[in-house]
Amino acid sequence: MQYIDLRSDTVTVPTEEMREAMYKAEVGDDVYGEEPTVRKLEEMAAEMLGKEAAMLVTSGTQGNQVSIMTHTHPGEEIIVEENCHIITYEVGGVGYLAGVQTKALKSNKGVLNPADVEKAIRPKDIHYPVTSLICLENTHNRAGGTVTPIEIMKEIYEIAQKHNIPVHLDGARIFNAATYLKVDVREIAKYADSVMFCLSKGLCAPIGSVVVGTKDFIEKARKYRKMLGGGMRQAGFIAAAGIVALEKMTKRLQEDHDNARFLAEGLKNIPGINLDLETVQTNIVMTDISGTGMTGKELSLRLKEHGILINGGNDFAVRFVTHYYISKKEIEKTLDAIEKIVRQF
Ligand code: TLP
Repeated sequence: MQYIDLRSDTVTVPTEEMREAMYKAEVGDDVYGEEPTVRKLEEMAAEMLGKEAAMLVTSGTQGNQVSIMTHTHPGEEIIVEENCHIITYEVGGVGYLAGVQTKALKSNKGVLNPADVEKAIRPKDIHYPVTSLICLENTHNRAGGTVTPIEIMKEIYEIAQKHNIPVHLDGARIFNAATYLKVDVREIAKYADSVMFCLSKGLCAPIGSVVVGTKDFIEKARKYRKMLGGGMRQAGFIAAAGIVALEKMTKRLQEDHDNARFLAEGLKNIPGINLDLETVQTNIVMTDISGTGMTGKELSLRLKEHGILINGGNDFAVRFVTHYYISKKEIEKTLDAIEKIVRQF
């Protein structure tokens, strides 16, 4: 059975064009610095994001963790948003790998307040850890794919520069943010010293993320990537799909956003389902289904019988994610199914 899979954009499989590019990729040993396709992808990514250098990593998690290790020293503190991916879904890596502690700030729908960031920077005092990094997430996953506006990015970056603290951007879905803001992705990336973005989410590549930054930063980061087992050999097979992702798939994301909007508007009309339409800016729809009396798990089991997949736990928060393999027709089917299930429950 071909499921309508709304669990995440990570479920996207490579397109025909990617498969062909992978098959034909020219490859070499990347640890020896002899990988022509990886080099091509890295040069392309650096250029697109407006940075000096780039490095292919195995995953978004590896990219974030390696970046944090590169920017910081054990015993220091990093400023993060309280529901960010880095501290929610990366297995406690910042404590274990980088050995840093986190100062987690509240946000307004995923958008940090620059004044709060400045207040969180530790003054010089023998008791305090050194604040050595500020992490941002744009788009913000748990907040429902919300976008931090350019002005806020800029304000936070200026505060960071004033205090001599680098900014790392978890830009797993930075191309979705750029699509929403209708700007070149460089306009967002320029307000961060390092950026991690994913090839394997809405861009449909099977594996891989990229970290961009200065030449020095990337050179140092390569050692941490190697330490974490990320020294890949003939990784050109992965990079080849990544090149297609950057060339083709970055330009079609509005369609996913339109579908998410269509889904959100439909869901809002179903009794018992609550959501904030203001947060539906990109390809993620976060809902509260408590009014239906069902938990996320219960809804997910029923939807599966209709050939639809969502992630549902024992609470009432349910996330829907649109992507290349979800059409408007499939959203209509999904809405019909949910309506039926809710009515019958
Ligand atoms: N997010 C995944 C899950 O891990 C939750 C998803 O399905 O959305 N930063 C952000 C903002 C992310 O959303 C993700 C993945 C990552 C980093 C990590 O990327 P991977 O999965 O490649 O390690």
